[in-house]
Amino acid sequence: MAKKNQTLGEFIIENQASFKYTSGELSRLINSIRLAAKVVNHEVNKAGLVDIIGAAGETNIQGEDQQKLDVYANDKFIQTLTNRNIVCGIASEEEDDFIIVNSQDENHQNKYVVLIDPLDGSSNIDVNVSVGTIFSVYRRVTPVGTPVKLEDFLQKGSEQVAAGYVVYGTSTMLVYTTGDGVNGFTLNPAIGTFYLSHPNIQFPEDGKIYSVNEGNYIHFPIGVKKYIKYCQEEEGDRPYTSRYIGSLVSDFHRNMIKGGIYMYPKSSKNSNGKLRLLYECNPMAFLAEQAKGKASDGFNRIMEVQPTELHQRIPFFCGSKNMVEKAEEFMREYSE
Ligand code: P6P
Repeated sequence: MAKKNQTLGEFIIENQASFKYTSGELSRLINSIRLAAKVVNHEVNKAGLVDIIGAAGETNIQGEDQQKLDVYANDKFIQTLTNRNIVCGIASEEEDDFIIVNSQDENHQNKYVVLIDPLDGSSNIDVNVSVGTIFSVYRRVTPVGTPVKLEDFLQKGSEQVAAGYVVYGTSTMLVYTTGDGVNGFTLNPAIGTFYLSHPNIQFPEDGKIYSVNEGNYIHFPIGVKKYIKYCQEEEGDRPYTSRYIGSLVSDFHRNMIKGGIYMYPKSSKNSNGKLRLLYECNPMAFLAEQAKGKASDGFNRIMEVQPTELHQRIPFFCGSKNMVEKAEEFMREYSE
């Protein structure tokens, strides 16, 4: 049972036995995420002071300007996971293709693959708005002893063994699940230790916050437009409050604590929405369901979608169960 103020290290050791694949490898994996999070946090927190913000002059496969911190965070997480010889493969939102880890794991004996969005919301960096890291862990499906293949990464979200995020906000938190609930750890920067601050976080079944970029309103499907108007009507506990930070991790985190729904629907501009299934939607969906919330593409459970490519996008509705179900009702009623 999680005890407040337990350190992340103590929590991992105490709960390792309850993890069905008790091999210690996953514990070491979470520990390496912890280390990389502290290193990245240090840089994010001083972004305004050193010449590390501003575009790195390159663009990633998504065609987005890579901020220097994007590149830095990507390198740090890949380096930490590789050097500690914990995983057999890594896929990053910032990398065109997946990485076969054979520098240390030359016999490909490791069992886990990690998919990561190293710095989500990075367009917020140079305006001092919180950003986050999102990670997702699977057991490989191809034979141990051989190099990982694309199919090791194209697994349904329901196959995840762990998922989580780091939110670099007013405080830095690591929030993750291994399938037995969601726990949040807050970093004490003075001593570099994460402490259990939010044990067993759960989405309130209902909420009064909706998060969507209403600048895209005219491009949304009718069902989304109808749901947004529903949120704005004077009726019962409505109108709801509109809160949109433009950083998925921050909007998700606030909604999980207070109750709310986050939506990134498809639009006439983005036929599959903007968010990536593997690096953003599946890990956040795993967390949402473990926190008694819900995550769908507006019609179907996100974690049942069979991925077909590394960087595929998908419409995303995630948050308090009753709010997501209400939005799905409108999507069905007005499906085009
Ligand atoms: P828009 C950040 O780029 C991100 O992937 C999410 O973190 C965020 O919620 C969304 O995109 C913001 O996108 O189009 O509203 O600026």
